Amino acid sequence: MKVIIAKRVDAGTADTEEIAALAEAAGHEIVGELTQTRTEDAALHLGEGKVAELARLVAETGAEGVVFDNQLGPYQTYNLGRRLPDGVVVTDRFRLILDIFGQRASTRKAQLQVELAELRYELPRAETKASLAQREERPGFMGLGEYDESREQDIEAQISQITEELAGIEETEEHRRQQRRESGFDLVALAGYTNAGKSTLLRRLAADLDVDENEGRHPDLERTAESENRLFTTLGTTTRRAATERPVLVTDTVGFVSNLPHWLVESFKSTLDSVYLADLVLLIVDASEPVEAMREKLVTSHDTLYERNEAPIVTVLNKADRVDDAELDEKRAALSALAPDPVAVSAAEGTGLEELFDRIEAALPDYERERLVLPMAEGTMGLVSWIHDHARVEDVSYGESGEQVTVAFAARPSVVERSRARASELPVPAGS
Ligand SMILES: Nc1nc2c(ncn2[C@@H]2O[C@H](COP(=O)(O)OP(=O)(O)OP(=O)(O)O)[C@@H](O)[C@H]2O)c(=O)[nH]1
Ligand SMILES: [Mg+2]
Repeated sequence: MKVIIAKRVDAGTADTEEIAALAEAAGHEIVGELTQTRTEDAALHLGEGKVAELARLVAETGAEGVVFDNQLGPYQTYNLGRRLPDGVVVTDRFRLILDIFGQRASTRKAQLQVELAELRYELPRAETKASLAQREERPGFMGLGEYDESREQDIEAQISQITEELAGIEETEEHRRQQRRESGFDLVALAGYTNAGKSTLLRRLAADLDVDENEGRHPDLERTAESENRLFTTLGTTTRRAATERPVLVTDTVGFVSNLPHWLVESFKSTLDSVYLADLVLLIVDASEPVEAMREKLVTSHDTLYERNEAPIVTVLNKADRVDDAELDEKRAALSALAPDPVAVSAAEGTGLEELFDRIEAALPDYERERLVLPMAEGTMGLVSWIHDHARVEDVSYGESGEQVTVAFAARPSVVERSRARASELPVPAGS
């Protein structure tokens, strides 16, 4: 769709870079732009004269829609629509983000989340219509559409149904996380503003593992974690095993974006569970951007993480290939309060990864050390290879008579516990 970008700010100059990128991500073609610095007009959002200018611009360019980088109330949307040429669609920032998510939603969970957000968007609008119709005793007052008494209850019923189905999906995911922890994996999540390079980094961190081998065990392991220079490429989560010595699973997640209303965040909250429930969060920042943009995006990311995250955070300055060392040092210094001791990498070129791997291992919860003496029996070698898969093995030695094997290793406490339990289940060989 051909669209005009519009944005109002209370003070200063309106920056339309991000809303333009969002509009493109939704598949729109931008044919014009209009900004205004003034306080919000209750009826039209923009000033009267500015709306007339907008209408002219729409007519001139043949735009089919106007995308606002602001939140529009139902009346404002309606009033604006009346002043613009017929059939022109008025969209606000949130509706636009919802459209993008709707286009990208490929899993049942993502589809339900989008549906939920849409219903939550619609609910106050239905309420407005209901109260207006009551007050005026005029259905369809102000052309807001036919007032349907049951619409509100309908929406509420659908909201609770979807919420319930989502809860079931979340339970399954939680169970899977639990299983992964029990089998010795540390869970690392990639978080950060949209387009920072999370998916590109995931592919770098991933061991060259044969995904097929893990199918069934890890149904969300995918061959690709798509990267594109476009906002919100990733909506779901993708998990890969990292090329670390310790068994680590890294999960790529949906990007953050600033200035989202609570109903939208609410609907997608569980998408971030893999971030909130990780052992470590890598917060990815695009270091090629101006330092002020980096600061703003860091603040947004921290706000999003703040409430529920308890895991340590390692900040990763990505796209280091696009800045020279001096500039990188300046940015590090300027952001030191928000991002203490960040790691600089280039996910695209694969630089800085050694340091990142070291930092990941250092930031993960401490390993417990154990030394098990196992009788040689059926199942012993199976257990030894299980320990190899789930722990860092320090030494394996076989007794001279070949009747026992000693394994020294370090692992997550849950793995140590599990291996002790399995050792105690080994049959004691006859004659001893
Ligand atoms: N120059 C350079 N470009 C990079 C680097 N890492 C990622 N990119 C590019 O940045 C763009 C976004 O990368 P993605 O990996 O899709 O970013 P993302 O954080 O997963 O984005 P969303 O899924 O949309 O939130 C792509 O065009 C990448 O090729 C890097 O280290 N250097
Ligand atoms: Mg991505």
